[in-house]
Formats: sequence, structure tokens, C-alpha cells
Amino acid sequence: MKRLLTALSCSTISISSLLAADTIEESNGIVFIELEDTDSRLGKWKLRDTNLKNSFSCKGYLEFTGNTPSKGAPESPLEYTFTINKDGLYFLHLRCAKETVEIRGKERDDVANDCYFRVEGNFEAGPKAADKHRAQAPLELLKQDTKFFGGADNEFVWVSGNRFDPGGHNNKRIAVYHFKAGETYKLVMSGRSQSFKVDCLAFIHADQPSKKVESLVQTSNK
Ligand SMILES: [Ca+2]
Repeated sequence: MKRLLTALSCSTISISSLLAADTIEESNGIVFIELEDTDSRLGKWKLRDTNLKNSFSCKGYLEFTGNTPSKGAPESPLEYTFTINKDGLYFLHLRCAKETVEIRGKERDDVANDCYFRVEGNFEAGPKAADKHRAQAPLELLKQDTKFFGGADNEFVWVSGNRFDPGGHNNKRIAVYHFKAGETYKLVMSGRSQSFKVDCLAFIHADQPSKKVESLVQTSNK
């Protein structure tokens, strides 16, 4: 597990960035992305280092300050380039936090909890992709800006699986991609709800013990 631990440390990311011109390389079935580590203009994403519960990795986390807590079109796209060595199915895991917000006198814990993701490049959807609740996301959804939700109240948690939301109740999709060996991809994360907070992200190969991988992220209070 020592090699996995290295893969999820901040210093390793910096070194790999220097060597590979900011392209993140998959290693041991893991693509680990520090979301504050991007060359894109942050726009309405702000770098924070306030110590929320469970703390943050690397330099801090990004909080979206545009739109409203409940909705908004994709804004301030941030780009991350990565390469894949090992072909296969990769699940998107996001370490994120939301916030309880008062809207028109009512406390709401179902807002400030999402952003948009899309991936550009030569990949496929999962083998069980379908246009129905709890199915693997179809290719069209993976390639366009799609809402992804999660987080605990001012507490960073990992979320994955049935988190893509194309709209409507009981209409979610699993965030999984079939990436190909030797290909380079671009992840684009855009802001949706105000006050949503994102720390880091991992694409984890289906062969890897994902909960164990999540636990290996090095945060500032460890
Ligand atoms: Ca971070």
C-alpha cells in the first residue's frame, strides 16, 4: 500500500507536474487530482484554507462563489489533464463539502451541494450504461456538463456512484468511465451552486479497493 499512499500525497503531485508539464499520470489504477492545482483562471472559484471538519488536502480547497446556492448554469470552468496507462472502468470519487443555507426564512440542507463535470477525449461509457435511474451514465452525459452532487454540512466527505443528476426525481446515474491505455483526457469542472466546496478528486479503477484508496488521502491535520 506504500505506493498508493505516495500516489495520494501533495508532494508527489507537484513533482509529477514538473516532470509532465501539468499532466497527471494514472498510477496503480488511480488518477488523483488536487482541484486547487489547476492552470485555469479560478474565476468565481476561490481558494480557501479554512479548517472544515475532516480538513483538506494540499494547499486547501475551492469554494464556488457564483450563481445562487440552489442553481445556476456552468460557470468558471477549470481544466485538468491526465493520462491513462491501465485500460478499464474508472469511477469518479469527489471529496467535497456542502453548507446549510437559509433561503426565504427556511433552513435548507439540500442546496450548495453540486458542480458540473465533463470529460473530453477518446473514452467509452460503462458496459451497463442506460438512460434510467441508478444505471451507469451514458456517453452523452459523461461528455457534457452534468450536475454531480454530494458533501456533508461543512464537512469533507468522499462521494461516488449514483451522483450524476440529469434532472428530475429518481433520475440519477453512476459516474463511471471506460478509459483507454495510452490516451490523454481533459476533466472540466464548472461551478453550479454557490458555497459548494471541493477538495480533491480521484478516478479509481474498478480493480482497486476504493474505500481504502479514499482513506489514503493526506489532509492537513494528519
Ligand atoms: Ca485540496
